[in-house]
Amino acid sequence: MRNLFSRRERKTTITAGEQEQLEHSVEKTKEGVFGRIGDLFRQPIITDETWEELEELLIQADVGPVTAQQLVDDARKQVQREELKTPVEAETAVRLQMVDILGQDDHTPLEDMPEGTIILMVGVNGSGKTTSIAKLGRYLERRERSVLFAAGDTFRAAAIDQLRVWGERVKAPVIAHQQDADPGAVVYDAVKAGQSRGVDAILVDTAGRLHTKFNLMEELQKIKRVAHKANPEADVVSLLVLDATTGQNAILQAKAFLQSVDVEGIILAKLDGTAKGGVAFSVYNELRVPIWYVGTGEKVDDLAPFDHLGFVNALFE
Ligand SMILES: Nc1nc2c(ncn2[C@@H]2O[C@H](COP(=O)(O)OP(=O)(O)O)[C@@H](O)[C@H]2O)c(=O)[nH]1
Ligand SMILES: [Mg+2]
Repeated sequence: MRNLFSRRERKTTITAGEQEQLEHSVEKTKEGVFGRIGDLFRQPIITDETWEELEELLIQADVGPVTAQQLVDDARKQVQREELKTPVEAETAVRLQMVDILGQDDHTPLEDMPEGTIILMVGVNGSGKTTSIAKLGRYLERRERSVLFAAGDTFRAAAIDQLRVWGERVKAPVIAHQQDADPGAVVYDAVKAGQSRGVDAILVDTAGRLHTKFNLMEELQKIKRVAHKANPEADVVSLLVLDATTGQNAILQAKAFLQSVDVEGIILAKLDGTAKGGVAFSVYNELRVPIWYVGTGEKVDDLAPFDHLGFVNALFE
């Protein structure tokens, strides 16, 4: 059987603590439905029914019908092709297909990006953008990178205050204007401030109002243009934050966003708070954007790089 490690090497290092957080964050998903998937393969033989039940369980775990069917078909084909006989071998085939469907795991880690990299956090209200900025700030600082926050969500005063509080907590400078200020101007100032201070990463908060969707998308495009203009040399990376607790709805929301904004990676927030963690398997398969990080709790240290193999194994153990 194909080697689990034959894929291109991942570049992001995951600490033992982060790996543990990742494992802990899938507990609800495992307890919910996923645990029963492992049970299927502890039967003496694999039958047509096993595969049907597998597909049903995957759908219940919020994998999404299209992706669930694809996973089962691919695993089944592998079992036939390689003439695998035992349930243990079949389970390994399923795990391999799950790792595959998460896409490549070889993006440049944020800690290895050049000085002055601008990271835009986008997503709907409440998905976890501001919290994820704080967490990424902490994550980068732990890896000896300096960060600066930009309060680009100027729609609510509370949003600016929230970022300031996080900034104090993780000791990151925060560039903010008044409520209702032009987010582009905030980003411009932040990029310039970051440049003059030699900061490694500028993390930009944005608004996520969906009721004025068209304007929001325009605003995000404008923020991106301004960021490029403020520092044409800098890489601009957009990360879409999705709320795992909304399951398949997160995929629909993401599709709406991706029509107007290009996104390099996804942060799947609140994985700890849901039994719908199976949604992770639809993300790359349906959006063609890989998950880079997952939110594993409400605290500032609760962020883990998304290790595909570690995630799949955690769901089965
Ligand atoms: N359990 C859990 N809660 C989270 C996580 N990320 C964010 N939250 C919570 O989700 C809520 C909304 O987060 P916030 O960052 O304000 O969302 P924003 O509107 O997109 O900026 C807050 O109550 C956060 O504490 C996570 O990974 N796990
Ligand atoms: Mg916010």
